[in-house]
Amino acid sequence: IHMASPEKIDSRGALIVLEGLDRCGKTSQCGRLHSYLEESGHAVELWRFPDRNTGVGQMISSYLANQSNLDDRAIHLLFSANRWEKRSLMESKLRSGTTLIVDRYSFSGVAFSSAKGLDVEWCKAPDAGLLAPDVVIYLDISPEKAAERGGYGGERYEKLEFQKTVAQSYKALSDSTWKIVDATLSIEDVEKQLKGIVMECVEMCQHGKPFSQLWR
Ligand code: DGP
Ligand code: NA
Ligand code: NA
Repeated sequence: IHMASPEKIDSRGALIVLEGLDRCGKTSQCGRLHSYLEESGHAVELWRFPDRNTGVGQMISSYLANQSNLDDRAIHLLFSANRWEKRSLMESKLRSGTTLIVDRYSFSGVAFSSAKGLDVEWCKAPDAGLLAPDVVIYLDISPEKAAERGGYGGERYEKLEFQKTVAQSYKALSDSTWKIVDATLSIEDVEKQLKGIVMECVEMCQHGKPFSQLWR
């Protein structure tokens, strides 16, 4: 008897992006997700953008620390270059089955730069062709609540008035595929919701969900 061979499935890791205002709790939730996936036996890495370890990343870091000034478009392109320089490693990790939990991505790029008044389409253009996330999770908190949490560092964008504009930019950028999670819930309740979203996404990618690219 000739059995039909099953369709070959290209199992891969998931590209999971967390976005939100400064002080929304993103970074600690990324850490929790990473530990959770690792403890449950998944291949997983925690990434963040900007990646301040590269040469470009060091220029960004100095800009954010107000140690250098750059034209708004110039710094926008550096943030984008910082994502491009990690693109091929990102794809090979995903293809090899490693899930990536990514703290900020191109949506930060557009939200923060367009909050300065740059045109949204201009902001998107340099990131076209980067890998599209399998899920974007937005940790939703009002700028006022985030500011109340205290601990805005002294970095360039960490000011209430600017964060209000960033919040509006994110709102304009978000679409129905984003998972919006109420970031004012307890850390544990936020974590529970994130785990549900992430496990569903990881499973789809294990079953061969195809890659796609920004901004299609
Ligand atoms: P973080 O290391 O996550 O605190 O990010 C540093 C700051 O830079 C934060 O205020 C968000 C902002 N940011 C992140 N990505 C981009 C980007 O691509 N473009 C711009 N203009 N700002 C960004
Ligand atoms: Na920050
Ligand atoms: Na929208």
